[in-house]
Order: sequence, then structure tokens, then C-alpha cells
Amino acid sequence: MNPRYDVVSIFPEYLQPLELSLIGKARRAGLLELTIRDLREFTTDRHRTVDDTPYGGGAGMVMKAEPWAQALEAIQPSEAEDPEARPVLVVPSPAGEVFTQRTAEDFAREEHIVFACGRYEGIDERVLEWAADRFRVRPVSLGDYVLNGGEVAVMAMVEATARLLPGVIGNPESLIEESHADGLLEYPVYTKPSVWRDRPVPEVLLSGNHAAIARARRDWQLERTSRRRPDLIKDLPEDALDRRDRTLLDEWAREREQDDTV
Ligand code: 6GU
Repeated sequence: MNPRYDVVSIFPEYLQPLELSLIGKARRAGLLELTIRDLREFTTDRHRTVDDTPYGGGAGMVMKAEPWAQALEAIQPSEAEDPEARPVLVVPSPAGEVFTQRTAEDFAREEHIVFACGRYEGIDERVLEWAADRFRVRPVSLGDYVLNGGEVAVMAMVEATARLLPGVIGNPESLIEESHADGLLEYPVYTKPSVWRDRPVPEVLLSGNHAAIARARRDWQLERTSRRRPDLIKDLPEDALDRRDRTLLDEWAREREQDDTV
């Protein structure tokens, strides 16, 4: 079955970019279902109120519980005994677990994901507790900075997820080699001309020696990752590095120690 994604927001027009390019194309090809809903459709008062002041005081407004409950019940009317049978409810929030390529891979295996875009200071916490009977609730953050609402975050999460679905990307080989697929950053890439403004491409790439090219690219991945994202090197599983990888990393670590002491 093709996966289904529902997005609920008070700014459904913010999510129009999801109709374009890759995701729009995948949608038209029937590879996924995407429905964007306006939270205000689930209000019952004349002013279509979705927010109110926070109990206990403090800055800003909090999203009211009942419109969210109505929206979520409309999307998922039944509770499920088996937690695995429940759809995922993603609640974008800077207070959530951090979204990574692993999260995207998890999401790409799900049949049904509902994204609840909060605005203001967030959604009444009781909604998340109540929703746990019919959803697997996951507060998720893009990273350690604050956005005005969940919409931009949901666009990033849907794109990162949908491009992993079978048939969405023309050349699936590119998914295997890209950044984060093997826990390392991608190697640098070059195209014609072979010399541009006095800068030649690395010679090995013109050698036709495929083993040498593969090893050089691996070295560049390691060098780039150890410089820019040392945290990723620390997180690699024990068996991810071969003898040469370890030798190179040790060498660079020693060189950097040298540089730090002069
Ligand atoms: Cl998912 N939402 C909001 N509002 N801010 C964020 C975020 C999400 N991730 C990082 N900052």
C-alpha cells in the first residue's frame, strides 16, 4: 500500500510547495497520498478560535485542545489495541527528538503519518496524552533553533521521507552514496571542464582506476566528516571503519594536535 500523509495547519497555504516538484510528481504518479487540512475547519465558534492564553501566565498563546481533537478524530476515528497498528502522529516542536536520516528511514516504512503543525507557544499538552490511544505520538525537532511554527519543519520531514519511497527518485543508486547514508558526509564532486580557472580536478578521478577512485572518495568523506562533523565519527558503529580509515583518522588527529600546540 502507498503511504498516506495528512498535514494539519492553520496556514495550509504555507504547505503549497509540497504540491510542486518531487513530492507533487510522486503524488500525481500515485506513489503517495498527501492531504493538507485547515485546523480552523474543526472549530465550532463564530471566530474559528484556535488559541488562548496560557494557564500559569507567560508570553504568547497556546493552541486549544478541542479543535485538535476534532481534527485528529476526523483523520483517525478509531483507537487501536495494538500500538503498532496506530498511525504515527508527528508533532513538530523544538522540544522534540531530533529528526535525522534514521528518522526519515523510519518514516518511509510507515503506512500513515499525521503531521500536527503547531503555531504560537505550542499545543495544549493534554492533546498529546489523549492522542496516544489512537496514534504513536512523536514530538520531532529539526534541530536546535526556533522556527515560528511546524510548517517549514513538516516540509523538510515530508521531503526527506518521500524521496526514500520506492519510485520517487529516478536513480536509487544516488540514495546509497549520498550524505548520511553510511554515517559520513558525501565526498566532493566535480564535472567538466577538467581544469577550471587554473583549478584541476583531483587527478585520480581521470585515472580510470575504479578501485583508486573509490578509495580516494572514501578518504575525502572521512577527512570532510572529521573536520566538519567530528560528532558523526564518534557515533559510527565499531565495524564502520577499516584499517586505512583508522590510520588516516589517527594521522589527522595527530596533525591537528600539532597545529593546536603552535
Ligand atoms: Cl519541528 N518546530 C518549530 N517550531 N521550531 C523548530 C522545529 C520545529 N525544529 C527546530 N526548530
